[in-house]
Amino acid sequence: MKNRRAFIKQSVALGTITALGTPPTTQARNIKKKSTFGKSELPSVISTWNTQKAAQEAIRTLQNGGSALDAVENGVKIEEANPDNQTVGYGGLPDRDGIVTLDACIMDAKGNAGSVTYLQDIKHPISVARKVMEDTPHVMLSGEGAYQFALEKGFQKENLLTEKSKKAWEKWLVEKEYKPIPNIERHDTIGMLAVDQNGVMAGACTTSGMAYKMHGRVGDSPIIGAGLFVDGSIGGAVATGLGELVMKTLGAFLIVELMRQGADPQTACEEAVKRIADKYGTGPDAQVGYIALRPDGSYGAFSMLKGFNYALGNLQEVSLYDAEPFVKK
Ligand code: SD4
Repeated sequence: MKNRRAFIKQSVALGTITALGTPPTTQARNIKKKSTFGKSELPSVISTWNTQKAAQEAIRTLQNGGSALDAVENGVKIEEANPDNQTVGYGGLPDRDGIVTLDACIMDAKGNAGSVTYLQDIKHPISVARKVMEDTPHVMLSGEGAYQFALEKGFQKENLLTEKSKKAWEKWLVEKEYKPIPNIERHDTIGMLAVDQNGVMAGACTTSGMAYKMHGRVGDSPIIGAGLFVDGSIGGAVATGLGELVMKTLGAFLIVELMRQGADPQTACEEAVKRIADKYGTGPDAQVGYIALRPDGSYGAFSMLKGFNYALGNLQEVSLYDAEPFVKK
């Protein structure tokens, strides 16, 4: 198709999901024309990388009467429990000392937020982040405090370092070179945004962070405004990629603020990527990907480098799309 800028690579039939709307629009996201961008039927879910199963779970949650908050939590938990995803939860690649440390945050349409950073031995940091949001007067708990809080809330201690990730770390130890290679290292942090049938939104983001990071390093993913931001009346955005770049530009907050000023989600994602390119350049390791969603189902996605994709779903289908990159080569 001539104008098609996001190519469907793969679609997942949603089986029992009732057909209530039309498939998500994937055409006419011309970055030069600010008035044209994608729009999905409600309810709708968008998530970073090849996370169709997670998006499917989120749609299923909404279909079963769950809230947008339930949808994003249940959705990203699929990847947290997936040992093949070595950038999230169980099976995540460890830091340079061989320790898996997790970061996650969650936010609802009213602006409530919860976050955990540097959390160890707990498989579902997103659920701990939700408990922080709902059961404490705080937004963020870190490290040992987050771990003790999780145990108090009934979460179990689990070893998250799989044999596969341990072997990869041992191989890395031979050279000990910290050199993130975007899309080859499979940066599969999952960030997800959902909007229910009534236009109520929520977002979640969860990760084991950059592989072989310094012990104690925390990235953008659990930082409200960097890895995730939701304003229920405007929209939400999530980030993936090299967290340091996202943190220094408060990417998710920037995207929501641009949408508040009238930018469509696609234009807002592009502006946030360009902000990084202008300030920090476009080096070969500078991969950053953004997705954004508004309460009406309009969405956008953009990345610095090639290779970023995202899952987009509604009641008909969940499909995988390639995002347009800023650096075309
Ligand atoms: C981080 N942004 O910790 C995360 C990494 C990531 O896909 O997104 N990986 O910097």
